[in-house]
This record gives sequence, C-alpha cells and structure tokens, in this order.
Amino acid sequence: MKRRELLKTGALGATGSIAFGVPLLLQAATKYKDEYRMSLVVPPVFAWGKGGEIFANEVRDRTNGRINMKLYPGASLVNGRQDREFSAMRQGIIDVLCGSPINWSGTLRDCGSFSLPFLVPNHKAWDAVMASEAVRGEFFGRIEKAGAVPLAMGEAGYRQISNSRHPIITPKDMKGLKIRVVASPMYSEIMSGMGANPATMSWADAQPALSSKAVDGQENPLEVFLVAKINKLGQKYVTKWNYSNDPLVFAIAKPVFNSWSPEDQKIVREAALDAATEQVKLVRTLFATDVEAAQAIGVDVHVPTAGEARAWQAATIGTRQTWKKKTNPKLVGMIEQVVAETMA
Ligand code: X2X
Repeated sequence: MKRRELLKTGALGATGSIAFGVPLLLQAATKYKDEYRMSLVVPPVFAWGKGGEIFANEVRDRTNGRINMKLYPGASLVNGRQDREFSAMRQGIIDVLCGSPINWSGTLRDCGSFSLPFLVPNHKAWDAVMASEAVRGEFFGRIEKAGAVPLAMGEAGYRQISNSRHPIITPKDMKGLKIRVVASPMYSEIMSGMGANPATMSWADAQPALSSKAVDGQENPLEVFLVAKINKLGQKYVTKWNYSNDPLVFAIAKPVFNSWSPEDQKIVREAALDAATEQVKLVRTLFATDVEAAQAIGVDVHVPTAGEARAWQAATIGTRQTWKKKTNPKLVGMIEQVVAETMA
C-alpha cells in the first residue's frame, strides 16, 4: 500500500506516524487531492505545453503518484479566457500555473515587465536576466504576495509578427494593419503606437479571426506559428523582429503548495526547475531553425538588419517608457541594468 493510501484508510492510525518517524503535524499537512488542475493555454505539441507535461510527469514519478497534476490545455478551466488564469488560480479554480505572465498582467501588473517592447534584445541577454538573483527575487516576491508560489522560469519565446498583406520592413509598414494581440493593454499600445489597429482576443478566437480575415495579422513565437500552421490561415509574411519575450512561469497556488509536506514541496520545486530547463532547450532548438522551417513552407520571412532593428526600437520607445512605469519600474530597471551589462 502506498503511503497516501495508508493515510487515507487510516491504517497508520495516530501512532503509525510515529512508527514512520513523521511528526503528527506533518501528517495533518498530507491531505492531498486526487488531482491538481494545471492550466495551459496551448497543449503539449507546443514547447510551452510540453514544459507543463514534463513537469506533471516528473512530479507524478518522483512523488510516487502522491501528486497528480492534470493538464487543462486551451485555458479550458477559464473557458479559453487566458487573461483570467491568475484570478482563477486565486479563486481555487486552478491549482498549477504553467504560463506566460503577459496573460496575468491584467491581474498583476508586474507580470508585464518582461514583455516591454525590445527590452531584452537577444538570448544572451535573456539568459543573464533569467539568471539574475535580483530580478528573480523582485519578480517572485510579487507573485508570492499575489497568492502563488513561483518555482521556476522557462521561456515562452520571442514573439514575431505575421500578416496576410505585405512584408513588414519598417514601422510605416504597420500602418492600418489590424493585428490580433492577447488581452494586454500594453501589447495594444505597442501596436497602436506604430500606427496599427490592435484587436485583443484569446488564442482560441485568434485562429478563426485570422482565417476569416477579420484581422490582418498576429504576433507569436514562430514555433507557435509553425505548429498551429498559421500560414494556412493566409499569413504569408513574417518579420522575425524579437520584439517581446516572456518567461514561462511554473507556479502553484499557495494554499495548495502549503498543503504538501516539506519533502513533496522540495520534490515539486526540483521537478519544476528540471522541466523549465528542458522546456528552454526545446524552445531554443526550434528558434534556431524556425526561419528555414517557415521558408520551407512558403512563408516570406524577413529578419531585420541592425539599422531596421534600431528603427523598431525608436518606434516603440515611448510605449516602453510608459509601460515601465505601469508595470514594475524597479523590476524593469533591474532588467535594463542586466541587459546593459551583458551588451557592454
Ligand atoms: O495567445 C497567445 O498569443 C499566446 C498563446 O502566445 C499567449 O498565451 C500569450
């Protein structure tokens, strides 16, 4: 009989815990649920969902099934409203988060900090930001205060723009394009600041909107574009401008985390770190080959020159300053400092 079953059936009794060398207090903390609900926006065919799947599998194995996380892709626990994930977690509807904080930024503004336009220019800088104790401490502190225990950060991936009309080379090419973005006022302002016409909607609604040409374009990691076959929805032009990235945050609702034994908390922490490492590897492998993969299926991919990249930065600097203030200026300042040190 497994330990959990022993506890459930009461086979351990009041003295059983002593025989096992486990203090009584701990015993009280081991009332586990049969299933812990993990919300995912995208399923495991995407690197992001895969990260969640790896996490759940590792946790199940390492706890001998004591902690069983079930995946709910398509943000189905919140009827597809991915921007509601964080508040649903606070309400007890979601136990485990494995998501892109940009989706949580309406609930917790600090969550928008990493995704400011052209904030972290490349993976070398991104890795330095992720490794910064100061950044992690400030960000995790905010999440913890808001009701979740953050465990690890993977990578959602650099977001690239696509559209059905024409190549996007300079900011003036954005003029008048109707671009789907997630329900984040910051992303809307980035788009409108460049003269485009943003439309906020969930990922579930984005695909029909692209297909019916209700919108001209969207922005997502190229890996997501490829796996979701967005090219088949008439999206012919991609610009790999790396304008925004996001960590993939693994976190547990605080009451849930606190209901686990210290041993299991440790196991879950380690599993999250390992899953995040694997997930980042996956994202990077795909990132390294995404231009060729998109070109091979007939997509017109433009990679900006250094001069063009400067023009994009100039076109978005105002929005970046505004949203530095509106998210978490201290955290953004820390990120900017790490980036500056890396680029020096
Ligand atoms: O909806 C999107 O664009 C997605 C899947 O990238 C996010 O959840 C941010």
